[in-house]
Amino acid sequence: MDEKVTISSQYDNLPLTSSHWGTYRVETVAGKVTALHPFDADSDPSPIGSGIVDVLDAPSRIKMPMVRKSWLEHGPGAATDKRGQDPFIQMTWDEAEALVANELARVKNDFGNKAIFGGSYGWASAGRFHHAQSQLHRFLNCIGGYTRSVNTYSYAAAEVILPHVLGSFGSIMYGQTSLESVAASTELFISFGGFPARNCQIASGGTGDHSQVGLMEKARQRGAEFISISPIRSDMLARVDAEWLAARPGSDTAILLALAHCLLTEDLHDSEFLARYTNGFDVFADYVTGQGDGVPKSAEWAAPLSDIPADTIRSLARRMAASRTMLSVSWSLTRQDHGEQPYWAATALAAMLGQIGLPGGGIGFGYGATNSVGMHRQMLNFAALPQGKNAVDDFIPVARISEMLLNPETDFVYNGGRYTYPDIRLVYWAGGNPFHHHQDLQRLIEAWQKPETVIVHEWCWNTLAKHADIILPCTTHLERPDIMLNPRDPFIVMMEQVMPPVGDARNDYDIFANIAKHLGVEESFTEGRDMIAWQEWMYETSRGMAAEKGVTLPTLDSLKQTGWVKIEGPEKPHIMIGDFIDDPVANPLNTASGKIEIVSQTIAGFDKDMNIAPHPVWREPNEWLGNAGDAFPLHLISNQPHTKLHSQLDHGSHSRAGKINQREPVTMHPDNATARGLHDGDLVQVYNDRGICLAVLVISDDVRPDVVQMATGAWLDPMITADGKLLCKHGNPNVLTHDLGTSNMTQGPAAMSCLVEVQKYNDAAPPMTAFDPPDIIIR
Ligand SMILES: Nc1nc2c(c(=O)[nH]1)N[C@H]1C(S)=C(S)[C@@H](COP(=O)(O)OP(=O)(O)OC[C@H]3O[C@@H](n4cnc5c(=O)[nH]c(N)nc54)[C@H](O)[C@@H]3O)O[C@H]1N2
Ligand SMILES: Nc1nc2c(c(=O)[nH]1)N[C@H]1C(S)=C(S)[C@@H](COP(=O)(O)OP(=O)(O)OC[C@H]3O[C@@H](n4cnc5c(=O)[nH]c(N)nc54)[C@H](O)[C@@H]3O)O[C@H]1N2
Ligand SMILES: [Mo]
Repeated sequence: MDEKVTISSQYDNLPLTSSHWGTYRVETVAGKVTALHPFDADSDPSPIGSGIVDVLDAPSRIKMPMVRKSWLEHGPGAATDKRGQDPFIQMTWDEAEALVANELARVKNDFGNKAIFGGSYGWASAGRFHHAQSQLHRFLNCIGGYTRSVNTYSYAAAEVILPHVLGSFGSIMYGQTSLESVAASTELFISFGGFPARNCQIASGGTGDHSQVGLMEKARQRGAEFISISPIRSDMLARVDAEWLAARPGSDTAILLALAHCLLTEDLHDSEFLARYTNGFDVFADYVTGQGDGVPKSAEWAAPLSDIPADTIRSLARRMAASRTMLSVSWSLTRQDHGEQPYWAATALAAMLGQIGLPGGGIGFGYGATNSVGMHRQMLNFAALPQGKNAVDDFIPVARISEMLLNPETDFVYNGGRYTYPDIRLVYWAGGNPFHHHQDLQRLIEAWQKPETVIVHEWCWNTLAKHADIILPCTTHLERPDIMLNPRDPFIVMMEQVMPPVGDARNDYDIFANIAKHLGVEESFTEGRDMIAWQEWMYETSRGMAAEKGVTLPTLDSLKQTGWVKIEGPEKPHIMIGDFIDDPVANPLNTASGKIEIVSQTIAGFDKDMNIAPHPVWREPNEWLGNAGDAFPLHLISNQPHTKLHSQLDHGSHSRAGKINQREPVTMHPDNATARGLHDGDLVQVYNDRGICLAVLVISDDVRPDVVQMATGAWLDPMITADGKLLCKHGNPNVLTHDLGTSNMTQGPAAMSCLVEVQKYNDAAPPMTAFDPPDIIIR
């Protein structure tokens, strides 16, 4: 990480815990957690973990079940516009469980299981067993199913397009060329979106050693050269001395097509590779040269779209062809309008270079996005809590939640199919925070008033908890035993319970087991196991799965003794789709042609409502600097926060230390600040037609002109202005982002495509209240 944490061996005997931001040794005094110390095997620990210590038992902690007053007094559907404002009434577990069970039974009976939305997207906590979504989905399946969501907020557009282009998404995303291979062999690492060291702190499901930054430094020391095409300089890890090309956000596809154009017109492309491994190149080549539409996608064409000079694009193409090149495309490229296009275009470009399958060459999707991407490890699968079967077929693309709630029974299209939004009466969320993750929060707040009941499991009074009807307080990872068993990480860690649950908090599993009892499905939910029995089952089953692949895991007893184990990686670094490259006939890709699809006949056959071309094309984003008017002339990048994971621990000490006067910083280029008469430290409002966000100005040439940057994660602190607009007093950029899908085909979130204006906030500054608990009535 950029901030180095010192490791001391004096803590090696303390109990272990794991989180998405790393493994730690936990110090307790008289049953209270006093410190989280870096894990002995972590070469570059993250300071994020310590942020939990001061909030475990703070006023922001939810300690008892709670029910919204209007809901309790007047029943489901009462005064739903008061969600987020009503006080809460404290309940006993018996009362709350009965309310939840009765309400689930009512909705199921009156409207069917499809009226229950259990998508519950979110990152929850590390630990294989206490994964909130797995618990919720298993539970809902036991009572007859639920409407689910598909894809992620991380890279939904990639999840839809890559299976058409490269085959099975899992084997691509979780089987990328190892960074060891990059460290050993890459000569030119060219990245769209950088390699943000801050993001490598995180790994979904937990992590042991933060090794990614070190491998990039190793590549640099060997002489590899780095180029970062990104609106923000610090997106590329500073220590690799990258050349920075400050492109316009949203212009990546244009640059990629122009690089392809140069390779093609200068005959630098690998025709043999294209013939052997790809499908449809000629049609794409016609598009690139302009045979089809009369517009050559030349460097001159891309220069005004991207603000990258034509000569720079051309010389880049030549360097790529002359070097062992790794083309890295950040996940952020998919979270924008037409977010499927950059991934498809980059795959076509990498195929033209003909280095896919070679050590240190080819393409990487999201290096630096998390500590697991390109991790050197055995390709294993582990057992998870069995989910049972969902008897409901209905689903939504994950980011279409407001759309679904606002427009029940209307049609939508997605990935070649036509579907209908169900009429949702009950929303059940555990382990995610839509008031953090969703775009256009004013629209979400409106949509959130539609369902009759919202049930949430949370441990802290964040904005989601405040907008629920029934809140069931859950434990944190420090209050329960678990096993960090993440197939994407070489470490396995026994996570110890280091303190009793705070207040009356319960594990998600126990909460569901009790509600299941009320509904008569306890046996099918628990199968007679308690949490420890399940963890043993998971570990033993996983041990068997590893053994089948020739990898020996220690017995559970021996793991308990040592606390953790590292499974050594394979001898040779993994190469993405290496099998296919070795023998494309014996090991075809799981695509329609078995090859890399530069043209997809499947997509060509899609209904025209899908509005998608059969090969990568340039499509102008809905919102970008290329069509910005005078009203909103700045492009807002709302990227990942370096002091936390999304909204988790925003209220903790580490995240709070990164704020300025309690509010989030917004970074602006000096030229834009001067033009607006703004100064460092000014309280400003960032705004557009959708909303307003307060923030404190930081002036820096780390961002390119006309781009402003605010990290995600600040808990929404809502206020409605005199003209009815949502203002966040704290700094949640999702009051500004739009709620359109990436495209009709992929329907992903497109938060990165967002135009705003910034001006000084001249009214009296409203106090920041995001971390205050709501009013609670104790009967
Ligand atoms: N503008 C903008 N918006 C974005 C993004 C962006 O780049 N820009 N990025 C998007 C991306 S990539 C993602 S992945 C999403 C992330 O969005 P989320 O995953 O929804 O965000 P988190 O804050 O991690 O939410 C996890 C929630 O689970 C709770 N939790 C933790 N442990 C437990 C547990 O054991 N049990 C229960 N019941 N709850 C628990 C936490 O308190 C927290 O409220 O945000 C998306 N939103
Ligand atoms: N510390 C920390 N780490 C995290 C997370 C976190 O919350 N905190 N979240 C995790 C999650 S869930 C995910 S999905 C990953 C996300 O991983 P990424 O998507 O890689 O993360 P971001 O920080 O959103 O984006 C990286 C950079 O892309 C650049 N960018 C944005 N738009 C464009 C564009 O149009 N073109 C180009 N070339 N660059 C652009 C931005 O300048 C931005 O800083 O991060 C993970 N890592
Ligand atoms: Mo994500």
